[in-house]
Amino acid sequence: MKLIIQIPCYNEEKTLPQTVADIPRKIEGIDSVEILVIDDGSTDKTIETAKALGVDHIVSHKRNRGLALTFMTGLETCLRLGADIIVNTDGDNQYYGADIPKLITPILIGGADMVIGDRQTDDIEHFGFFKKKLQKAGSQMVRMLSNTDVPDTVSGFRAFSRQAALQINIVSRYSYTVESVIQAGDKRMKIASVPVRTNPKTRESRLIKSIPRFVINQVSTMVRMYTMFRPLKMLGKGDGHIQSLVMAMVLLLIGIQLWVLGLLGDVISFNRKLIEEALLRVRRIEMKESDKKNSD
Ligand SMILES: Nc1nc2c(ncn2[C@@H]2O[C@H](COP(=O)(O)OP(=O)(O)O)[C@@H](O)[C@H]2O)c(=O)[nH]1
Ligand SMILES: [Mg+2]
Repeated sequence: MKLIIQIPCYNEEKTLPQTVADIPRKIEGIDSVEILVIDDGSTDKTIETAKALGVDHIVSHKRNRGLALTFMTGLETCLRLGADIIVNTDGDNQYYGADIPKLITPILIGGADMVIGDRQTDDIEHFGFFKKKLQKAGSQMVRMLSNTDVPDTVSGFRAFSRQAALQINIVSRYSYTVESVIQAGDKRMKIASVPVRTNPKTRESRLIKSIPRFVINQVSTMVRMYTMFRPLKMLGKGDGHIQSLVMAMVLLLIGIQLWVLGLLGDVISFNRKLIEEALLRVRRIEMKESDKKNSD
């Protein structure tokens, strides 16, 4: 059983050493624990730091591509390296490395596909009142859209089974956190949550530059994901109390058009699923090929 811990890093030279130091290198039920640093076009000494720390694998983006793509590069690389389980943690050492064994337990013994570390944000002191309320409302919405009961939907401390990693395709550019929960819900994956500890804050969040920006980004992800996965539901049932016959006719016409649009959306959604299935199979073939190459 091979576990790879991936750390997406954009200019994390200061906090990466502590993040790596806190990762347990021996875990019960795991034969090898490896660390992968995904450098997202850092302009500081992130790569040199990672090399000096002796992490097992480093991949780099030529330029900054954002967290969502960095996360996907991480999953692909881990799969290619033959990971059975993948853990994602942040380079700012926000998450508590010693909780990794706890995080992977539902996969090891419970057959879970994805495990989300629940930071119990109510107890985090440096999260302001507004951020907590926002987090609550946002998480509630994601739970509804994804038909899951994940308490902390934007936590970046997560574990994935190999199968889950093969199935996840993040298409939004901002962040993977919300989209992966909605996808996992739609794909009927077995999702688990475990309470995890967090470290004291090392620096300001760079992802949440401003709260309004964050809300716009996350809400637009939710709306787009929902349309992608449940296009017909999105359009609603369209009942109302209209007296005027003219109004009724106009609405009927609009209704028919919306219905056709909905149908189109539905077909596109099926298409997406088919493409994903094809991608999954191509990936499987690729993996086998690279496995062969490795053993040559
Ligand atoms: N802000 C930001 N973070 C990135 C980017 N690419 C990768 N990351 C990594 O994403 C993780 C989370 O970023 P952080 O600023 O701590 O956001 P938080 O989730 O609000 O705590 C860190 O490990 C970053 O190094 C990027 O383009 N921008
Ligand atoms: Mg952080």
